[in-house]
Amino acid sequence: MKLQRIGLVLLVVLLLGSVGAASAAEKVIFTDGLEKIDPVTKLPQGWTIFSQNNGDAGSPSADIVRSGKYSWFMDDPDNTVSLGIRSPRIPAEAGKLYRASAYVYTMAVTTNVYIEFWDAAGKRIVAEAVKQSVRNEWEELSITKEAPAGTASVSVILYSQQLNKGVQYFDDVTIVQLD
Ligand SMILES: [Ca+2]
Repeated sequence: MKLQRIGLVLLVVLLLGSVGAASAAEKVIFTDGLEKIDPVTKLPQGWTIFSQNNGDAGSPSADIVRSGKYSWFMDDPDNTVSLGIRSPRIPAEAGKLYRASAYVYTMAVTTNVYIEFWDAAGKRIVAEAVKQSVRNEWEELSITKEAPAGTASVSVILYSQQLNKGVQYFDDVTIVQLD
């Protein structure tokens, strides 16, 4: 009986130990609630246009918001144009695991979040996307990928692809280094 109890205590200690170790290994290297809009670019501060429709790459919205006062709204009118914005590039290391995530609230067909890796010369090495699985509610889209050889930085794209049509909102973007 006593031995069992000691065993249980040991197990709990071990479990707590491993939980602590797992969370300590996660390092948030970028987080953005999309609240600050650059007065010149009209984009979230530090972000750039990836794709636009007659100058439209989306706009801040106070209608459907997950955090703070604003989300980022994209209205994609048809299946011939795409809209997208790209986060700042954050320094990253080859061989390490990174998780990019953003919350998406979509009424559209397919809304994507990309993770992309860049080399030191500013050339994009690899990009991979994830898409939403539900509509009309907030969903966290996450994609985890190992930084390939030559990686110098990592970034995220919030994207309404060419074949997509409809409206969507994005909020609370993060990039985490996992190891
Ligand atoms: Ca927000």
